[in-house]
Amino acid sequence: LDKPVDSTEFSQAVHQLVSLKRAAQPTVLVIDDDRDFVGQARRLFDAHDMVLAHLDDSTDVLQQLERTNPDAVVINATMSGVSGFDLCRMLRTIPRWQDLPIVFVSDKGGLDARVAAFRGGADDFLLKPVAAEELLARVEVRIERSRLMRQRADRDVLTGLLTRRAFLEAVAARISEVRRKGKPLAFCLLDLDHFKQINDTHGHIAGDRVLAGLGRLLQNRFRFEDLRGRWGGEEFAIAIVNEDAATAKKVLERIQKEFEAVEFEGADGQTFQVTFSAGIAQVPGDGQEADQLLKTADERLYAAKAAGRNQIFC
Ligand code: GH3
Ligand code: MG
Ligand code: MG
Ligand code: MG
Repeated sequence: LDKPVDSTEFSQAVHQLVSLKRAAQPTVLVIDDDRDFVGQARRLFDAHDMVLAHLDDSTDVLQQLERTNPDAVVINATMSGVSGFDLCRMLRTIPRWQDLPIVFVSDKGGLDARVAAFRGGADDFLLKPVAAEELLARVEVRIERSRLMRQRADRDVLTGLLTRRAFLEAVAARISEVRRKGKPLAFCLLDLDHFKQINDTHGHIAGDRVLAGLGRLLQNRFRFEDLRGRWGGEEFAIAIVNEDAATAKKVLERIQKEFEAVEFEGADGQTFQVTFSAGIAQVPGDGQEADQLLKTADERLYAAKAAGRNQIFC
């Protein structure tokens, strides 16, 4: 989207950068009724540019997890009410929290307690009093490693775009954000034309190069905050924030021309070109949730195919 940048857009961009920076600050949820420990942890994380969220016990823990979306949790094994062990075991049954780093802190460090913690899904176990540098080191390395694992798991290997799962997770947040701000969002589905025939004629390896080529193009032609994913085999999804369907159509038309002009080389040494079709749905108007937008975009994609392919419908 290469429009000139005016001053309001510029200040919005700066604002976005600031909130991105804030979003990059790790949040640690501490579940402990030990005020001294919580105070110590708060000073420690504050001093290292991390955000501390706190609960006295496990009541409302699921709501608090949703709200704070922490990068790690520190749980007291021996707090009153539901035991830290049971809480940890419960969290590990929920897919969203299965790879969340969980560090136990405890007054009692007997073998039974440590085994119960690790069996319950804990990643680490520290005996109180906890040395501040050690708590920081253990929490930070686990956050860093889980971020790296996340990044790898969220990317499709061939195209470098988001996986379908990662795209769906992120698009829900983008949709609620634009709705809150009263801005539009364009949800696009792309599908390569006659791709089966491309593979049959020029070979699968050449087909893979086409997919990777379109992936690279989509990677480079949008704003950072726009989502680009590989939806399935030769299908791609794009969520363009703050733009309506008509603008998205113009953007995709430019990409369509650019992509269509690329000459790929087949296994037989022959060169060939590829086109795609697309359907676009928008917020507001076509739905409030990702699945409604998807359904509408898919219907329009189908219509674009039926109308002869290499077309974009919105
Ligand atoms: P249409 O224009 O109607 O979309 O026709 P099409 O041939 O593109 O659609 P169809 O659904 O019949 O075929 C999709 C093809 O995409 C079949 C499949 O082999 C190919 N494909 C899916 N994933 C990959 C992949 O990762 N690599 C390669 N090379 N081909 C893939
Ligand atoms: Mg298809
Ligand atoms: Mg196709
Ligand atoms: Mg098909």
